[in-house]
Amino acid sequence: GEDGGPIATWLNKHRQLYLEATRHPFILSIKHGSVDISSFKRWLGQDYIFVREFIPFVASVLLKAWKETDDASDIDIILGGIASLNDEISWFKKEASKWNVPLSGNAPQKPNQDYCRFLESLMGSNIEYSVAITAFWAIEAVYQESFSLCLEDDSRTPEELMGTCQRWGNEDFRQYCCSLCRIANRSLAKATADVVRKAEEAFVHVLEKEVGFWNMSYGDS
Ligand code: HMH
Repeated sequence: GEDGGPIATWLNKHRQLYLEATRHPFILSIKHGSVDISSFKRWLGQDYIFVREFIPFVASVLLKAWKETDDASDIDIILGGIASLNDEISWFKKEASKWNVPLSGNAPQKPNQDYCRFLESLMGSNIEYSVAITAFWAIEAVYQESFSLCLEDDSRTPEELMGTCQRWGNEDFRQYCCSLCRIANRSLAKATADVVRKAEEAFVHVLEKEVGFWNMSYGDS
């Protein structure tokens, strides 16, 4: 949120929670090279389920953009996100087979269900574009911030996890997140105080759900 606007304010206001979501012990264990591979495999199997649910959510954001925005570049950026999700699904299948993680018949755990239910609650036509695009940005930004930590010079990320970290930690993905942040800020600038409040609430919810998701991956067994 380097261009000011409500998002920069919220990142400050909810700094502690944002750090919990973006510097979770699971991510730090990847960065430090001490990650438990069974945690990684659990994360992989659960994240595939999440991403499948994320596709209709992003499609719903696209639909809202088409209805509500006067800026065609919003559509292009969201469409780019959908295109990379297509790529991401293929990547998950390849990665899962590499790690022997079954993808079909793999049940979502409670924190994943909670997160998916939250996504569903944002898909309705009663939810404003500003709220949905803010949540969309936050979901992508948490992964970008988290995985880019594992690519820093001082990291000891295991070689076999570098592809995962690059998927979300790379520079193009960072730029894409910046575009989403700009779109969200621009949309929020035109929103009513009530909608801005709802968007902040959605942002906080995303952070909480992300922490729950990492905890699920990192838990025992
Ligand atoms: C839980 N949050 C979760 N999974 C993802 N793949 C992303 C965010 C980013 O797309």
